[in-house]
Amino acid sequence: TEGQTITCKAAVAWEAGKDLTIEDIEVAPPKAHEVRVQIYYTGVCHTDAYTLSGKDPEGAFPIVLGHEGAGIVESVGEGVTNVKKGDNVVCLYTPECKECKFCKSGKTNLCGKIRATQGKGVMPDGTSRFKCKGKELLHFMGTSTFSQYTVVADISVVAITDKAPMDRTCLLGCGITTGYGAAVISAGNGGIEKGSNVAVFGAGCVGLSVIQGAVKNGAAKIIVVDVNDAKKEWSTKFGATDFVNPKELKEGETIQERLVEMTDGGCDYTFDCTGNVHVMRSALEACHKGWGESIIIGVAAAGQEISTRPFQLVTGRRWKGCAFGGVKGRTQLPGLVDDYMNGKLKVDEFITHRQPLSGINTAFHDMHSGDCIRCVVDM
Ligand code: NAD
Ligand code: AHE
Ligand code: ZN
Repeated sequence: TEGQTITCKAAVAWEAGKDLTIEDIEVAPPKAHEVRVQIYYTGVCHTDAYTLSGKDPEGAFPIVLGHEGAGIVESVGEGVTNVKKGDNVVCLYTPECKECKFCKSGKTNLCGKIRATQGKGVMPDGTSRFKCKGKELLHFMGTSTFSQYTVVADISVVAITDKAPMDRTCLLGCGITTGYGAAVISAGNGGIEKGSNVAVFGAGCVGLSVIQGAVKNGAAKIIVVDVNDAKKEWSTKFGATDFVNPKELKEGETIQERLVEMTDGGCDYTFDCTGNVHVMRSALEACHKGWGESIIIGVAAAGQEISTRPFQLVTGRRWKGCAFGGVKGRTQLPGLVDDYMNGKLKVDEFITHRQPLSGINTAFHDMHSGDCIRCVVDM
């Protein structure tokens, strides 16, 4: 297959708001500094649904969605040195070139090298490797894992041990790494400090992963806020100490007031894992005066804005956010896989649903039901 176009199955999003359709697509060979990966498993993340909905200002169609994938390198283009044919890999929607201003800053995991073309749905040279029925398909988040074969930039892929099961490692491509990294890397000055009081808004894959990171760093209280009571049991299983359903507050009481009361003045760290801008405000205002920090992880639709009284910041609360948990994919992801293999990082526990590629629309529908943490699609 090396050097040749491969015809394979992929789930194609032809237009916003419509179900995906399984199609035979043509995947061109990798050009210089590109890698063609056979995807074995992919998770389905809320961000895929968000872009499919049409609310993503960067979303364009037709497109091959998916960004939580693991597979094996089928072939590499000229000049690729970081991976080789046969390597087990995880795709990285946050690439790491190690040479741009961002990568060298030591201040962020965001990489600037290919962000512009990635946002336009094309490879770094401005073209697509996918075709279907004579039409070009766009790439998504530099990964497009809803295809049996995909082409990614070499900086958008990392080799990991072949001992780790790919139906688990795919989830390290987004949800788990995002929440865990937010707690152990992005929060504060390199992670939550021991003894901190933490509130996690939204206990999906991301929120539960924040809990996992907060436990690892020795947080004191870990309070979960979720409108779905079924998430109480899930949160406890991951190590949360308290659960509050904001639908069950006292009359006139706000969730931020409740959290401030529960923590003797406010939380040291709060995390938005819902994508709801009103929740983001509550999360900021639930922070401790003088130092409490709120980290936005949730993705809100185009046109949505956050607000609070500036006084909240004047009096020392801080607002920030992160992508992919602040994790540098090529440098740090293999370590997370090792942690998983050594029993130090929960991954299996997140998988509640499974589907074959033909059932990918069911995976999207399941995701919107309250009992799905992650659905893994067997490609
Ligand atoms: P999810 O839907 O599985 O979890 C969200 C949880 O929030 C659910 O349990 C839901 O009941 C709860 N919730 C909804 N409205 C609420 C409210 N008003 N108050 C309290 N809880 C509420 O989603 P997920 O997969 O965990 O993803 C969470 C968010 O993070 C999404 O917006 C997703 O797009 C985003 N995300 C961001 C990144 C990043 O790098 N920044 C990475 C992955 C996902
Ligand atoms: N195109 C979207 C951006 C959405 C967004 O913020 N994506 C996150 C990852 S979500 C993973 O599930 C991200 O990586 N952001 C940093 C970046 O460079 O995109 C929009 O809303 O415009
Ligand atoms: Zn995601």
